[in-house]
Amino acid sequence: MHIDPLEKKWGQIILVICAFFVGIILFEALFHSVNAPSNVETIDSTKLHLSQEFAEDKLGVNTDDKGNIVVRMVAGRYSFFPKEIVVPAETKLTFRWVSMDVLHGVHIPMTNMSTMVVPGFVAEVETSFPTPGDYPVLCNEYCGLGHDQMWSRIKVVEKEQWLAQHSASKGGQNND
Ligand SMILES: [Cu+2]
Repeated sequence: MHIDPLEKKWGQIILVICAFFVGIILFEALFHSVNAPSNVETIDSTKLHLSQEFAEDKLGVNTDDKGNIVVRMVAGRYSFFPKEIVVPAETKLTFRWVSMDVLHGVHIPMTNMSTMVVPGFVAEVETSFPTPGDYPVLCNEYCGLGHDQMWSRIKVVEKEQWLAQHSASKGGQNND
């Protein structure tokens, strides 16, 4: 079979380009935790206010008995609730998102947080914030006329500062 040298050269260039992109995907997945959320867990979105886990006073930042920090958030037209939370920097955080109405998306720039929030399902994403500061939380799935107003804020503080505040305010369920 004859392959023209020019054709062969371009074939090789294409293979290199494909390998380059696959390499980027692998690198991001392995070292920056950028991958498709795979948690499949159902919930009745019409009864969130009644459910144990996502009742209003359980939302926000919570520490479980093993010391893991779990952040529970509800997306609804047109905001993320609670509107503002405080979390520590450089710490593994488990975010659990639910929708109370329609399909939403969560995007936090400069982190691996990007997931759909599908009504009826819990979206769970592990993340950490590298540096203290204010991070916007944006909806990236069109959810209605107010979609472009749909955002909230996460305040990230130094780990020591957060731990000091956290132990000072202990006693309540919700330590955001
Ligand atoms: Cu939206």
